[in-house]
Amino acid sequence: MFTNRLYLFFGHIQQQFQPKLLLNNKMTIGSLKQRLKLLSTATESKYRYSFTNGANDKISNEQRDFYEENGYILIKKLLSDNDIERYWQRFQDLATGKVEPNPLLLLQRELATAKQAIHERNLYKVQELYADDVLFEYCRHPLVLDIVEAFTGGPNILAIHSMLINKPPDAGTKSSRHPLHQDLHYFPMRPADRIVGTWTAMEKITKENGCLSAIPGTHKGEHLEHDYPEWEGGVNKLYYGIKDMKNVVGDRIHIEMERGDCLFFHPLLIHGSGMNRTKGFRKAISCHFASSTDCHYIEIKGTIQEKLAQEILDVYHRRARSFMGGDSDNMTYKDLWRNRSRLVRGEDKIGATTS
Ligand SMILES: O=C(O)CCC(=O)C(=O)O
Repeated sequence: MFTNRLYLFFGHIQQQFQPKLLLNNKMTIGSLKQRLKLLSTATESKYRYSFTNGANDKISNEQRDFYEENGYILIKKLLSDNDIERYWQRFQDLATGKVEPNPLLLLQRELATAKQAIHERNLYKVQELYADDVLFEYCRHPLVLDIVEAFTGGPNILAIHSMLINKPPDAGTKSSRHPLHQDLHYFPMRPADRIVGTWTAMEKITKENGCLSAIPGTHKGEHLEHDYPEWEGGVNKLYYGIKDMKNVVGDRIHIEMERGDCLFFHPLLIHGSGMNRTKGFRKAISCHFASSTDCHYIEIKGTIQEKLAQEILDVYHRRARSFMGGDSDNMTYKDLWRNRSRLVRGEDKIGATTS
């Protein structure tokens, strides 16, 4: 009797979602459960880029739908002023030399001013935040990770790359622009759909001081060829852009944000940032995450990523030689990403922190 009602109930749902999976009344409860699992996969199938986390869901269906369609979602005021102030103060302390940085922390100073006094004015980027306990709190932040789970597809999460970007006022050369690109071009992990970027405004960020811009929907397209843009005035080292935009469909939008707002975006979403036309520095903190159980490393040799990968490797070989004093030339691109990745939630099967 009970199972008959279940057949009727599931039969009804099934007709709506999956007419080909027909039920018959010889089924056991076990096979019904199996069917139920298939059904939930069937109803989920309109979602390719995101997952539900049942009662613990931190994003709504509307937000999921938006991400599926556009390749990003903006969560207003995700982080508190206290969080942001803590990261801000830490940045100042590192920039001014008040705190001795861990040598693994990558501090990138403006070449033009690097020989002058140590000051936030010449520190435009800090990378490898795992080497700093305070800044890495951002990549471990439960409010961030709860939402990241909706895109990595579960609670096994690696922080694969992190940075704080202190975009300087443009010196008149337009070199403070960040060309349109896809972040996947930097990563030797796949699948792309189980990787997500986060970018949090540390202050009000507008078109004027160089907010992010993006072309919604481009996460559904391919990984495109990148190179240095042929711009007058030049571009920062390793700031690759998409080589040929002529087949890219869609309009660019500007994403203005308030302090504490956080953008979650797919690694194929085409995005960049404009010039900083103000006299102030524009600060944002960012981390990319990947599923530690569903992602694997790929071989970069022979792919469109090889040129950039070699350039990044050269930087790391030089760094490793200078502060480890040893020969690191055998380090591969995969080793580099394994070294910089950190497990921030759950378990690690990609071997980021072990093998
Ligand atoms: O912070 C910025 O200006 C741009 C950051 C960005 O697009 C990136 O690092 O991928």
